[in-house]
Amino acid sequence: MSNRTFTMIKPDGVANNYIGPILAKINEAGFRIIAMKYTRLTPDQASLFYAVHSQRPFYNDLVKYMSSGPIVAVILEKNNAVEDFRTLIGATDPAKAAPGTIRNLFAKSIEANAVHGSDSDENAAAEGSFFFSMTERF
Ligand code: 3AN
Repeated sequence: MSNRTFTMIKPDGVANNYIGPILAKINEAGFRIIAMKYTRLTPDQASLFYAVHSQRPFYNDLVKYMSSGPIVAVILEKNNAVEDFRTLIGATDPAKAAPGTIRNLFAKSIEANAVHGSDSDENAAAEGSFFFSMTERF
């Protein structure tokens, strides 16, 4: 069990002015921000980040969507971070996300679903390293 996870506020979350409300929910749930960056992915970077999904039918649309506007990349710390953060964000499809979860509150569709959350300790470490070097972490 690791105490760190990685999240992105996706282009819809940024475009809808939900950076503040989403970060507030994350802090209220007991996560501490270790590193944070407002940036935009190129299509090549989005392809690399989502390479694990390259065989899925929605991959091309996902890459296009994730490079369509700015995002906020964040490394978070809390006991049991990966699992607790997945609970906090809710199901991938916001229509199925539990009441009060971030996707229930802020997401519009299965693609534009407000936030990303790492699904394992290994992916959390890899995804954090994709955006941040050691010297950018606290
Ligand atoms: P999660 O983000 O909940 O871990 P994944 O890893 O299965 O979900 O999917 C990664 C991303 O791909 C999702 N956040 C979502 O933006 C997109 N996605 C997943 N399933 C679909 C789908 N059926 N149609 C369109 N986009 C999808």
